[in-house]
Amino acid sequence: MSKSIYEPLTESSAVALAVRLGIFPEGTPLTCREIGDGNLNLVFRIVDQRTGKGIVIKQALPYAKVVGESWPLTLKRAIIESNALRTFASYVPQYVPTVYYSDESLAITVMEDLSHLQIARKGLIEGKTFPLLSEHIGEFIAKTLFYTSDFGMNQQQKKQLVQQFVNPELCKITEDLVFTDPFFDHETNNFEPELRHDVEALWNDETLHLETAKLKRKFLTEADALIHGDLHTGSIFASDTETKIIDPEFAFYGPFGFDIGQFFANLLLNALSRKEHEQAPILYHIEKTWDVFSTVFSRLWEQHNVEPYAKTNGWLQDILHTIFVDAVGFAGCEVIRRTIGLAHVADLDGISDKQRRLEAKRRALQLGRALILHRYSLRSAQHILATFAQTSTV
Ligand code: SR1
Ligand code: MG
Repeated sequence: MSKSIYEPLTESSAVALAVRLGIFPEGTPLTCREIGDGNLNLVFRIVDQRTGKGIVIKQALPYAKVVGESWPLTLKRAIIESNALRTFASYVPQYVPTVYYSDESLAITVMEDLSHLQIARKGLIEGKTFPLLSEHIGEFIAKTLFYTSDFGMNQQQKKQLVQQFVNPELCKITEDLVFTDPFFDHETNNFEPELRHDVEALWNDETLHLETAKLKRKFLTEADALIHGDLHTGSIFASDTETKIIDPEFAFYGPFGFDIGQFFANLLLNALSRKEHEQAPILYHIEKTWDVFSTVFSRLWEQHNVEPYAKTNGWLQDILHTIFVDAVGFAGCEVIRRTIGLAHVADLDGISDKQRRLEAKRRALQLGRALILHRYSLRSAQHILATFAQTSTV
């Protein structure tokens, strides 16, 4: 078959493609809607009118949708995403959408329709709590990290995977937007003029720069495991009983603590947007995520470790401690970035009362800074909550 030529899909060409691929028989009455609300891609939901059953076609655009055509972006991210979903599915199929088909030239992934679930960020903003969210995310992260690392798989095959998931352009976005731009006076930053004083304090904080530089270096250099790379609450579909992780286009071999840190950060941002008496279920999720992650990771370590040093006294504890400290630091960077950098979160921006919004953002900056600077002295998830409590009371 000849190689397909890339062209952005429209609602009608997406339907034609689904039929051409044999996903629906010709003549099926189909409806299609572009439902993408993320920063980068087109997402088409195509539904068979008779059965109500649907599929999703996700297509990468050759630029960052959130900025426009002036920001070109590799289409290779689509095949990274398909491959990451397939790799994750081999360990935790219950937590990712099934991929039916992918085409690197068209930059598309055809996958399971998850519209019976809700994007977790949206639900959390509406006040939902998704009681199993942290249990599921903790297990997802523990299993994917362990089984793709030098502890859980053949160490030569791991090097092949490291190569397969080299993702320089998407990593550069994170290196810039999460680890660099918000800490300097950079044009990508975006914040209310009333926050300038607080923001300039970050830009002039040499100690903060030093600690952020160390975290950035970890992101640049540590190839521990295949990470999702963008595990915020907008990359998660949820209900009271189910959780599905989507959008791993930023996937690459990165540091163990990064996904946990991003998830923590986005929970903290949601907690900051809530009234104090509504924060408890979100803070519970932070403790539970770490609890499940460390329990599952430790069990896999004891039972399936391929590394001869695995039984050495103290090795697992040392690794878990490093993951925790790094996750706290990464969370701090993400909290700051989502507050004053590019690609904000609706949790904070959606606070309609201006004074409340500014107050929540000031607290976010304070919290982000504290997490980065004090990460070595935080020994448990409860210490994160204590830091949150300190920065969220005036
Ligand atoms: C230009 S892309 C902006 C952000 O959207 C993605 O979801 C990532 O979080 C990225 O940093
Ligand atoms: Mg995304």
